[in-house]
Amino acid sequence: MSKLKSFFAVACCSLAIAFMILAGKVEGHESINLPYPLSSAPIGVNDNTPADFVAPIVFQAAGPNIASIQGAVTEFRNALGDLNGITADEFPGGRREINWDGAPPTDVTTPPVNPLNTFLNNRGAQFITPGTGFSQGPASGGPQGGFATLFDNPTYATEFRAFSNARLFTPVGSNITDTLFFVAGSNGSVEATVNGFGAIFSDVDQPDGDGPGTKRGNRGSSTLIQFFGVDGRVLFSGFVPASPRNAGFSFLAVKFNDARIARVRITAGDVAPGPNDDAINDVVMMDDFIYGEPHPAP
Ligand SMILES: [Ca+2]
Ligand SMILES: [Ca+2]
Ligand SMILES: [Ca+2]
Repeated sequence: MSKLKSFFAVACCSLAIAFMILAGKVEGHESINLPYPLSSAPIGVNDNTPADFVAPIVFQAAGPNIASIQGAVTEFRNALGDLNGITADEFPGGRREINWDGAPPTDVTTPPVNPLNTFLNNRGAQFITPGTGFSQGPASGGPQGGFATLFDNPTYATEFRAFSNARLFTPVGSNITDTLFFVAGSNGSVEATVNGFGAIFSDVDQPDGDGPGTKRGNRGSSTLIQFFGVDGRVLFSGFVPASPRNAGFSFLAVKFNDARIARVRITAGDVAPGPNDDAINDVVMMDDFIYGEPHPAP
């Protein structure tokens, strides 16, 4: 091989490696494609746990019907305190809830919007997704046909069920939901933290007990909640327990002693809604969000 040829061979090879590295980086950081500045995106970095760290209480349950998770949901509600409804003012304690079932009539499928600010002022929560937006709707039915029509997949009519009738909640074009907290009544002007957060899920199938054969390690959990502090570091993260087959329910929540959760990232399922729910794709929808009263961030 001539010197020129070998130079080109080395140059091409280096270029190819550089592209591979670049492509790998882009793929590995899919979640940075957010509609808000990178600097405010959650940072998944942890130092060693400080000695004074008080672990949160974890509430979780999964099973084929509403009764399977009702006990854990009630326990979490009681741990947070009274329901503060839709009052656009800060309460000293208690909790807020969003069941996605308010006006307009609960069989309507709302068109995707991003960010979703419907609950920003009267419940202190804002929702952002790297997808096209969020929609609230029934699994099927109503004037727009529900999520079965929204995602052009008739199997969704029986694959998902609402915990609180009739609507579910989902990002469109993504499986990621970021929740940011603000003091109620501040219309998003006062950033806040909460002491606890939990969400109810419909049809978390993975892991399903089929393997892999080794007991330890990644069992292919599909659905994850990550809790972040004001500095963007992960405070806690947990996989949502599964209830394989159709239209099961799952619940995962944590409560800290103090209001230290600044934002929450939910990865619902291992794929954005659209494809069939099967052995490869675990599609997951969300229902009720329950969280502590938002207080001004420290
Ligand atoms: Ca609901
Ligand atoms: Ca399923
Ligand atoms: Ca599923």
